[in-house]
Amino acid sequence: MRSDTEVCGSIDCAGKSLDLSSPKVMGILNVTPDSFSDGGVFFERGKVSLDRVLGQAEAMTAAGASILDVGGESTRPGAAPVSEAEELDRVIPVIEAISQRFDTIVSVDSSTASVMREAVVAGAGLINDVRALRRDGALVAARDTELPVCLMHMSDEPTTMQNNPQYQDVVAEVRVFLSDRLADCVKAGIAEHLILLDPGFGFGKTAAHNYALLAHLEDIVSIGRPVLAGLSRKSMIAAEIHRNLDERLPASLALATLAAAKGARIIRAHDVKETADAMAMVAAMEREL
Ligand code: 7PM
Repeated sequence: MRSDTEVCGSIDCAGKSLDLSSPKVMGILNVTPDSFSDGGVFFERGKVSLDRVLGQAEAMTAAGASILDVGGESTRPGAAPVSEAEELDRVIPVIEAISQRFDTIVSVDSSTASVMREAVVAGAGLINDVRALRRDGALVAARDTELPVCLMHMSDEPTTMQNNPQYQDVVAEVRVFLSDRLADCVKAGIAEHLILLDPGFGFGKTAAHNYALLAHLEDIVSIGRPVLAGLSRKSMIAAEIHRNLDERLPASLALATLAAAKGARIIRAHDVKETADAMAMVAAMEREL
């Protein structure tokens, strides 16, 4: 490597190594009956079908996912809140089944302390929390698991976050939020090398806010922790080109490629194979930096 641009090393995810020297794909596995783009596909007569989930996990692993993100709470704007018991019921058996059968790292997409605690026992290797460990007990629970944690920026709660989001300077405010949360987590006993950061595209932001965050993603990368970006099929695409959810793949790949070129190391995506191909192009370019 010719330049001295910062590169990320590897992170230990409960015994599985996640190499972030090139951008990696996190496949989305929503086990919710009402998710925004793949709602209910794993449900059969009101219950999660493990067979269907395992089929998708296998397909995503074969397609090049390094991580499978299992979530039981729909965070789409206006989604109904889920009870703790329901969330445990949806995600724990899925995490257990996937981690028994595949080497892929499983992340638990949750803000709930008990879900984090049970997820690590079930085999999860990463915690992905859209509330950045701000719920009661979550910080301590995450610390106790000793798993890597992704802290995401979200102003407000999913139910109300899209009601007139306002910032003086969205990039600066998201940067301050994430560096403050990073400091709080380190103070609470989470090792700094276990923390990942995410600007939270689509969470309490207008399309212009989202594009500003993408344009200045370097300002989030420069905090010094690996950055995760979730852009797949999001409404910032529709704001420009008015495509339905099932027509947003080319734009999603463009956004994923831009984010990775600006230093994001994990791309959260629905379409794993296509996104992995795009990330291979970024990796090939980065080899010559
Ligand atoms: C509206 C906003 C609808 C967001 C659906 C979503 C992220 C995440 C989700 C993300 C991390 C979706 C989402 N998005 N976790 N969970 N980063 N870390 O597209 O951007 O599935 S939910």
